[in-house]
Amino acid sequence: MVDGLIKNGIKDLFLIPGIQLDWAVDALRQRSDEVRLFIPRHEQTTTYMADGYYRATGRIGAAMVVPGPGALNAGAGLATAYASNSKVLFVTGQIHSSGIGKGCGLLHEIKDQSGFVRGLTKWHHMATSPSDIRVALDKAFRELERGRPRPVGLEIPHDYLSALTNVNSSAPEAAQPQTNLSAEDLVQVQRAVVLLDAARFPVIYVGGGIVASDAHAELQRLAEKIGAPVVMSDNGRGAISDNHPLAMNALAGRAVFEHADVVLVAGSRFADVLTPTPSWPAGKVRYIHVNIDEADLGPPRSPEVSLVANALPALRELAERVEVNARLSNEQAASVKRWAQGQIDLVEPQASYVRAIRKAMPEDGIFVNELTQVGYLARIAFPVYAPRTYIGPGYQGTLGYGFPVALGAAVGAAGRRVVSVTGDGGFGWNMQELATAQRYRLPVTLIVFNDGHYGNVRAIQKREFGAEVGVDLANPDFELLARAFGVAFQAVGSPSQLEAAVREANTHPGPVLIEAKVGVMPSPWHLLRLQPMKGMSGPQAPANPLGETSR
Ligand SMILES: Cc1ncc(C[n+]2csc(CCOP(=O)(O)OP(=O)(O)O)c2C)c(N)n1
Repeated sequence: MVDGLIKNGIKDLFLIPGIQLDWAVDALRQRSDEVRLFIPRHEQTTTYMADGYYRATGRIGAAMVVPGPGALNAGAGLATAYASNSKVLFVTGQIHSSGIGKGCGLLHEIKDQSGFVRGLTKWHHMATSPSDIRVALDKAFRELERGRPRPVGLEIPHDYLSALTNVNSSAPEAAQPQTNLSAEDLVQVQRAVVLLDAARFPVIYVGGGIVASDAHAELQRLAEKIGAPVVMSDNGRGAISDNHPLAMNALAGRAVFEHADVVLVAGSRFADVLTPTPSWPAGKVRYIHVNIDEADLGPPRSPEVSLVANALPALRELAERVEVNARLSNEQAASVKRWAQGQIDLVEPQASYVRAIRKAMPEDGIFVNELTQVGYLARIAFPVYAPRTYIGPGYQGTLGYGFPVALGAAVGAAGRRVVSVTGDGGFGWNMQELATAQRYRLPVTLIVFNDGHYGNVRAIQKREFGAEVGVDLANPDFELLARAFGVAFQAVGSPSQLEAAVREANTHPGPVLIEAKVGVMPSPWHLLRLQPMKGMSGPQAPANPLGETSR
């Protein structure tokens, strides 16, 4: 198994050992100069770190845990990796092969462990013999490189790990990513080109598929040729630099979708997260969808042209074939962005906190967002300048995922600073990982916004029911907590103090915990999605930036 990991390029492994893994772990010890082991303090952190590692680097993240409760503990991280389209290899032990499915009550046995792993992965296998381990691993890596990036899972009964067997240890066959389009794909490309060329106001909407396929240059070339704004989903942040005149967040997106006649959706689910509806309705808009996963082209979306393809060759071909016809000028795009920024700036103190963090972070620093008041606004307010420098929780919205994901990002990004924000509530899921941050001296700046509450839940309760329940927190003294783990600490009470603290943390080699004491903050939710959430009305979008009267 270890030879298979190494031959398939794994250099770092996030692992918590235990009896069913003992033989594998000893084999890892023997090759510890080839695979570094990172041992966090809870199994959920193994998969979160593997996810962060992938998201910061594009390299496969690998996690290994014992079966049953170990695997279940790792589940939230795996679910988040699945929702965020991350290449994560998940290896879990299994009970003795002769006992599977018999319910004898063997150590760590759970009913249908395979069903659990299958549900959180795009491909799953349980080793069928000792020699199948290596075969299955090679297959797992090919599956990781094929099609849509998502986790894969391998279960290994412990008696297979301790058996002696001969394996073929030759180098595995490398997987080939799809880089060419078929003749049929080219027919769809041509139909898309006809629509784009005839469009009065084309708009491009992109998700994580652009980042996964490294299609940034092709996206930019296409956008510039047709003068289309590029609206980025949360997973798609970084697809084009926010310094680019045509780059837009979801709020600015509203102002251009309002007037668009043709929208090209590339590498995005383009679906709302609360109801199974598209991110923007059909009706006035004609859609072209490009996605590597056919499942993301069907209802609730209604594409007129759909292309099942890797975004890189698809956008390259589109960019090559469309006519140059810049509809939205840089000045017109700037006026839309000014409008959106004006709305964002009204949400205080969140806007000032986000600005402070961005100003203090290096351009290549990695920002890991969370479900917290400042984090929500950051989804549209935090400018992202490069791919893989902004990480969100995907549609899982997994509270507490951020800090452990940041640790994995820091391992992968080797030396670059990672800034992780969290509420005091979400921090509770993973406080113990201060030990991991300190043990491996990971350059993570963790900002905990302490409002003493599950603030977002409290706000919803007050709005909907006029009363609150179960949302107040008994917090530790965060300074004592940091010191207990040997982690540097600073407390701040304002955005300017936070900016200074983040700057200072940049110079620190290891982790730093910053506690920002905050109070109740205004809701930013009316601004956050392409369409205002159900029951909320957003600000009036500006007039058509192309200066035309409404159709
Ligand atoms: C795994 C998980 N459990 C529960 C929730 C529900 N939830 C969303 S926000 C939130 C409160 C967050 O509080 P805190 O981290 O303190 O941030 P604040 O809103 O106060 O800024 C909760 C419990 C969730 N999103 N994910």
